[in-house]
Amino acid sequence: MEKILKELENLQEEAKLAIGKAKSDVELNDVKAQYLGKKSKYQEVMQLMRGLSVDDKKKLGMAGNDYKMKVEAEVEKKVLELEKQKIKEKLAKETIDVTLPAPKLSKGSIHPLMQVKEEFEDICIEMGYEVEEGPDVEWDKYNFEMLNVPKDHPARDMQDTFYITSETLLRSHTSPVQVRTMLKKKGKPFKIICPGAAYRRDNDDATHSHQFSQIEGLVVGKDITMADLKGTLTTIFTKLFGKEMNIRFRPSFFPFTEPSVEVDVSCYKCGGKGCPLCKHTGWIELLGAGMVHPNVSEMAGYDSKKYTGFAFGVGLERLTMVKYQIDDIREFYTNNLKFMRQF
Ligand code: FA5
Repeated sequence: MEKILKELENLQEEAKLAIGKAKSDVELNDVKAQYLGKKSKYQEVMQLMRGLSVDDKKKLGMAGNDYKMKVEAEVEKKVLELEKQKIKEKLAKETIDVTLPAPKLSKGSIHPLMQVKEEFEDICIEMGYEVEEGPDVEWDKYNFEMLNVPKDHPARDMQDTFYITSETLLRSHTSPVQVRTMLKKKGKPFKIICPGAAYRRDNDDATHSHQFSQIEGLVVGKDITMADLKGTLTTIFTKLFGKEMNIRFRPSFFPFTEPSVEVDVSCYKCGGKGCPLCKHTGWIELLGAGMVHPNVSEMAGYDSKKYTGFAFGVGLERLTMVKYQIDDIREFYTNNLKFMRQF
């Protein structure tokens, strides 16, 4: 009997050692089967029970239970230990080195057209201008008729227009906002600019697009003259290009202004000496402008004897192309990141 109990004791020692050595759940399960399973040595020893006296049976029964409890407790302990070990390894693997440099996030930027539009707006707001808006889908009446361009007037050919119905169209310029603002201001003086989209049935090329942007300007008040127009544009462009700019007026024609002019600015690159940017003329053409035609102000409810005004309409793409020396208008619309990242 003593021998049997001793064997069980040795087996328990052996099991404890083997459990301690297990390095994974799989290994631990094997060890568990080896020392507690149906085909284990433990079961072999317990089989000896049959040939024993009642007393010895009791002794072996107690010793067997004790063995089972202790070995199971060792296994339990090991399970927790392996669990802890696993968590430790996982944490070690996931450690973040906060001293490492972070990957660079690519930042978005404001589209160059929007940048120049906002600069233009800021300059004008500083000079006391309000910023107005008008709809892209416009009445023929505001886009043409009330700008002194009646139906069938040859001047309509100057802008090839997208008509929606006979009375509505996609505005071909921002000038209808002149009419809308004058109607709103009801005979009172004001200064406004209006940036926005314009649409024409032009063929797309390096300098033309079927949809583009303009900034309209309109000042109505007492004794407004061409000198005010010239002074205002000189100030705006000097600020916008960050250099002293000269302005040149060339006679032109628009039905809604009289006199009408096309406006050139001195080439900001060569200062007027002549260079490839200005095609060696020293000047760059930027916009159309003029004094508000009395027919236009009278139609919109203004007394043209009391108030005069000047108006201008500048192409925003043209302005931006000149400012940043961009040679193809399509760059603005094709979402080419290489191009966009320069701004
Ligand atoms: C006009 O649209 C007049 N409404 C401007 C005006 C306003 C004159 C107030 C007098 C008083 P014009 O058609 O020239 O004028 O166009 C003005 C500017 O818009 C041009 O100088 C050009 O920069 C731009 N523009 C015209 N058509 C296109 C186009 N298809 N693509 C890109 N820009 C264009």
